[in-house]
Amino acid sequence: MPANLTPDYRAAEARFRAAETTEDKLEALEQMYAAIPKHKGTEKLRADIKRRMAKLRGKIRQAKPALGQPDAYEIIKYGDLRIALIGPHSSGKSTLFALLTSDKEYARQDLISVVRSADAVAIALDCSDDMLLDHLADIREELAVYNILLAGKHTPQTGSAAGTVSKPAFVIANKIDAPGSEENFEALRDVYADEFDILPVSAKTGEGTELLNKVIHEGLTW
Ligand SMILES: Nc1nc2c(ncn2[C@@H]2O[C@H](COP(=O)(O)OP(=O)(O)OP(=O)(O)O)[C@@H](O)[C@H]2O)c(=O)[nH]1
Ligand SMILES: [Mg+2]
Repeated sequence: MPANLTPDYRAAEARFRAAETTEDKLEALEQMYAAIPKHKGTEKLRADIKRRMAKLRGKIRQAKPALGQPDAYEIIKYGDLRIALIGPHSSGKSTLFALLTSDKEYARQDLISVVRSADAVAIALDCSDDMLLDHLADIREELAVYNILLAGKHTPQTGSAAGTVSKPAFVIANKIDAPGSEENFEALRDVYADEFDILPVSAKTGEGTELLNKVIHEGLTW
């Protein structure tokens, strides 16, 4: 182990050893990673910690499906249009919903039925969450199991298999106000902008919601 590790690193390492939950272990590893001086001599150690962080994130992700609880969704209604607002736990669905509409009267249904009967799907992601790319991939995979394909405005229209439904979908990149969000938003755009409309929004400050309303009102034509 490199000798020049900081007291911050050692303190975080002690927290790691004392941590009992996966979440606490991950947090301590993140603090260890942040406290390592970045130079050639610590390259191996940094790679090792990164690998351990990825492993713990995977474990947490398995415990919490990307789509959250089975009924964790909101339904936005505009006239006859129904948009299923889905996304990982705590990505801001309820906050976005409260900002977009005051209408909240629907019988609880399971998420798959809601998505299947919706005219379109809005995928809310938390831009301050470093795992947001994985969440989007997981959501698509989880829905694909039920033969539901999320099709962005620019997703190539390949004739889908019998029994498969294709749903117009767009991404709400929420919490754009939060620290660290800019970088994740850029990564999201790099990977998915050629398929999906991606709208940067803060349900907290209201930033971007004007455009979001416009897309919902006018843009759902694909
Ligand atoms: N900084 C910031 N925080 C936000 C934003 N939107 C929501 N939050 C916060 O994120 C937390 C989760 O928001 P919710 O709206 O409850 O998220 P949800 O997706 O409905 O969560 P579940 O229903 O549990 O799946 C709350 O503490 C919100 O105040 C945002 O744009 N920026
Ligand atoms: Mg909610």
